[in-house]
Amino acid sequence: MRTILFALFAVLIAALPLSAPITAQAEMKMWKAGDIEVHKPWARASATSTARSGAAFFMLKNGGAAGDTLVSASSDVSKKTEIHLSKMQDGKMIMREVEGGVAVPAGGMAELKPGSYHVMFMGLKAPLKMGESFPLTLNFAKSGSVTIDVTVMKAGAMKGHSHN
Ligand SMILES: [Cu+2]
Repeated sequence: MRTILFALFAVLIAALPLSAPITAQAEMKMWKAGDIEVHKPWARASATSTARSGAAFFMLKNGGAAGDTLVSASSDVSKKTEIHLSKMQDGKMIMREVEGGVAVPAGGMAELKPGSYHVMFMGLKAPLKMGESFPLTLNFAKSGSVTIDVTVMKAGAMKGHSHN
């Protein structure tokens, strides 16, 4: 009986998809610049092949005793890379470039997410395709710079914010 169970177990192990550990690893990906951690960066896939702009989002955690600021970002996917803030005004979602960057309080965090802060790609050189990824460099006032890998997710992954 024990031998049969062991054989069954061995078959099950062999049948496990090889991609499982890789997926788990991708989800745990994290980047660091000084005391700042960057979690879960993603960008919205372009809805059309002629899209001229796109946006990226991620979570910043500050494990340090001093506040820091995300002052700028740079990337090769577009002519210009800016930090924007979206907000509702007169029933419409508008966005503008952020003066002074995004503050990341000591021991706290800042979330770049749809409908709020985001990294904006102006003048996309090519559409952002689902499943692809691209490097994005983030520059902090105190913690220096870090280049992260942004994963492109499906176009419908966000609502209430349009770039065109
Ligand atoms: Cu924007």
